[in-house]
Amino acid sequence: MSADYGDNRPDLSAFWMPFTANRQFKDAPRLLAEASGMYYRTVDGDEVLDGTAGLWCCNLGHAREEITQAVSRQLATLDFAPTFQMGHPLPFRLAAALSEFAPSGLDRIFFTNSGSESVDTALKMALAYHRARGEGQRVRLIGREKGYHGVGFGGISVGGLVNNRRTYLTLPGADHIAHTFDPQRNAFSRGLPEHGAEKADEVERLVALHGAETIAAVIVEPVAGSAGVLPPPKGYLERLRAVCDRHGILLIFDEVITGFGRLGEPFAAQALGVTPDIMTTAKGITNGALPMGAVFAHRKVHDAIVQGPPAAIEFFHGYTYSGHPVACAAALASLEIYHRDGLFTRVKSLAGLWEDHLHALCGKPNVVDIRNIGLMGAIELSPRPDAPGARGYEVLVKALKAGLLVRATGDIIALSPPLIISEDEIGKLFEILGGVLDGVA
Ligand code: PXG
Repeated sequence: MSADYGDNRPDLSAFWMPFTANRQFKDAPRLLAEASGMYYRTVDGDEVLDGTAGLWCCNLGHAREEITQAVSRQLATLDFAPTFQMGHPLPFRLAAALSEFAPSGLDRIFFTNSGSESVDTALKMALAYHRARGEGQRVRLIGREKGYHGVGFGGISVGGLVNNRRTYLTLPGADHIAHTFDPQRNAFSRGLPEHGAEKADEVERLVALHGAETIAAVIVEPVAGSAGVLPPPKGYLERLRAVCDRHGILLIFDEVITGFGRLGEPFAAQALGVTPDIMTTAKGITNGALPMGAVFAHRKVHDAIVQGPPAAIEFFHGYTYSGHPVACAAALASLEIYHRDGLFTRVKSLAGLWEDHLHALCGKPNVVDIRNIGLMGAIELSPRPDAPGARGYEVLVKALKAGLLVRATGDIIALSPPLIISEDEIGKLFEILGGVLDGVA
């Protein structure tokens, strides 16, 4: 179906836009009207190659017929049903389907509606786990500098991006290990950077400071996404796993971005060979078609909490829309496509080409670092001395005009196209971006 561009120019004043420079945007709006496959179309009818899978979520490309059908059918069959002390078949079916390709042991699944909710849920699970085992004093939650775990108070407390924290209160028990970004030693690394595994020992510093017996969990993104695609140094995640094990601390991977095929395996835990105790997901689970998140808990975490008198509610937590039938239908249809079209692993065969094209931009003006892993990439530009972020924003605007959607966070250009991207489209993406970079002083 085609959008009616003539009627598609709404009054922009009432919608208070998220994470957006509202006034700048409304002075020069960028409105998308349609999407199909690898492409958006703007309200002006211009075709735009999707270099970001929407917001890191439309891994299967846009307007997948099977998802559309499943969602419409489900809406007509059972639009909503409660999952508190009631149930319906879909979330059971979906959890069973997810558990089949989850990292080893993480086969107890709690549904949410977003990444932020998944993170808050996982943090609560960690606290409940320790309490259920008689270690209720383990209440500290450790995140990492530059981490992004959504915008709930739990997520910003363990998150490490200052703009998301400075205005708000954060949880008193939260602390942070140092980030792994090390451009001096690791600039222009291809894949996992060589240096920095020792940064995992930062957990030992916090153990020495607070006492291991006060720490519930460490949460990290296996690859930091929002901070500008920071793959973990070689050996880092293994070392983090070991230090958490040594001290009885749960390890949580936030796989909201890295989940669902982005690194060439269903999850980064599998691609990078390190299994957490809890894993948070969202985004790609429904291909972005409907809001949904899922927290994968190791059976040991689930079983420690789900015990005691059978008539007692074991975990006082949940959302009205946990396991929403229509979101479940979208997720089940998405999983079928991931499996049928081999999209959990397709990135393996594209990653080399992706990396070569990306790193070929190293000589472009103002490029100070390039990072990649799986089908994720970042190009870091030096900031203009008087205006940090302006160069990145100019690239975003000019790329869109040239027919390519990229994500700019500050002066970092991030790329994460749908996993269905063809080799030719990878070529086209970088041709457009290269031209844009040449034209930005
Ligand atoms: N954890 C991680 C690792 C994320 O990347 C969230 C939690 C929160 O998810 P929700 O669904 O509550 O937004 C995210 C979200 C970007 C960008 O380009 C990243 C996200 C969202 C929007 C933009 O950096 N990640």
